[in-house]
Amino acid sequence: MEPIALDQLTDIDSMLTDDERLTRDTVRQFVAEKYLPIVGEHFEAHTFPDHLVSEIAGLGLLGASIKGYGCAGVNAVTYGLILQELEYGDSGLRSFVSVQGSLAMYAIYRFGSEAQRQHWLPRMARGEAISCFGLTEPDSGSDPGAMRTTARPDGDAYVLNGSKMWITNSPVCDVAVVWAKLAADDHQTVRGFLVERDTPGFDTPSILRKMSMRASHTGEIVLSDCRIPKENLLPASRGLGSPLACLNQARFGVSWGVMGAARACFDSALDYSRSRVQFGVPIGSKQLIQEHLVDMAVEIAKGQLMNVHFARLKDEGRLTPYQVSMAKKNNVRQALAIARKARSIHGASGISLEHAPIRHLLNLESVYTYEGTDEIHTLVLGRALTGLDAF
Ligand code: TGC
Ligand code: FAD
Repeated sequence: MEPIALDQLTDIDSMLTDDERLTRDTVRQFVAEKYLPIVGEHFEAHTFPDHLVSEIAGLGLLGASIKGYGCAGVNAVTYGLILQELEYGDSGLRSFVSVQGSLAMYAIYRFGSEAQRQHWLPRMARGEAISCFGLTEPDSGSDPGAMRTTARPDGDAYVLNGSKMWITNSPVCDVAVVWAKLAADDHQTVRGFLVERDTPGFDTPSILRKMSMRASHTGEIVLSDCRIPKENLLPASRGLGSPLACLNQARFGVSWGVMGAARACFDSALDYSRSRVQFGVPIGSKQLIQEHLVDMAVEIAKGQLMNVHFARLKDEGRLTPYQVSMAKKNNVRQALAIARKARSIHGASGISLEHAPIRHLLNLESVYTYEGTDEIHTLVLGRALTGLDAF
């Protein structure tokens, strides 16, 4: 019997417009031609392919959902499809685009002054300014409200002190969106600040020896009496709700992205199951292997359907943070399980970088933790369902 393609299970194409399909296919082609041939080497060498940034920007993928300021202004489904195709390549590639667009550019777009938007967004969209988003600290990850980084007003400046940890893109950023408590404020309100690369007292050491997200820049941000002009405050940011509003955008993107990683693992496992012969037949003819493949395909289909539904709600302004938590939690968890099953279908070969699943499996351990851990999203949903706070 002629096999069907995975997408035929959902007939997902019938839910997409011509423009949405075109963007998906363009990004798919870019990843297949430019990224997949080199990702294994970068993962092994612990490097990010910086030379691709201008091409990624040229495709309109940076800040793609922002309207104006040289950004593409695509709808939520298109944005999701972009991230899905990028993460088919590697979670590190999707992370780069998520942090630049959903976190840093969105923070400036939503909470910045018009002058800040005009100054930063066009050059960030062109990939000429790389950014990062500093919320997590060594002693406050899941509980960002406990952050210790402060901003003290001093004449025409703010003086920032503190440190941020596990920050994607920090070692290569031109500008950092840093969340800090405004020390002048009785309530120590969390505000957003823009810190430029060459500011004295700003350092971004790389975090090395990672066994996950190896094809991605990750670092710290160290702020030692770092003096920035007062106009670098994001004026509309106020309270923890501001960084969390940015996280809603990025978590939505993660929910899509990981379905790309899961599909890459499925494709690899399917190919291998057809070609690997044991006991005289392809292992794909064994019922236990087919059960694994079917479970993987069903979870990918369900995740994609949830993504399209939530993206349409997002475009109507009706997507809630708890729905985003559900999609992030479910899709990351399923992607991780799929990567693991795919790895095992490859047998010993599955631990080699020659095949995608082990790389995705290792990356997805980070994705399970960042943008709110699986447990934190469980508690967000638990609070939504019971009305009781269990944090
Ligand atoms: P809580 O009292 O619940 O809320 C504080 C204020 O924030 C508001 N809020 C939200 N606003 C918008 N969207 C959301 N999802 C929101 N969740 C809460 C809330 O209404 C309140 O506003 P107000 O005006 O009443 O003050 O705060 P809490 O301290 O109890 O904590 C809530 C909790 C645990 C859910 C939150 O802190 C949380 O989400 N923790 C996880 C931290 C996290 O996700 N960190 C991610 C760091 S960035 C990252 O990982 C990037 S990786 C990128 C990559 O490489 O791709
Ligand atoms: P902790 O908060 O210390 O959690 C440890 C464990 O305890 C987890 O299992 C957690 O779920 C659990 N736990 C915590 N609280 C509770 C509770 N109330 N009930 C039950 N269980 C609980 N951050 C940024 O700001 N910007 C970035 O760009 C960024 N990029 C990252 C890139 C990578 C590769 C990684 C790995 C992380 C990145 N992070 C970034 C940090 C990430 O957001 C945090 O790691 C995450 O929020 C969890 O914080 P933590 O690591 O301090 O873990």
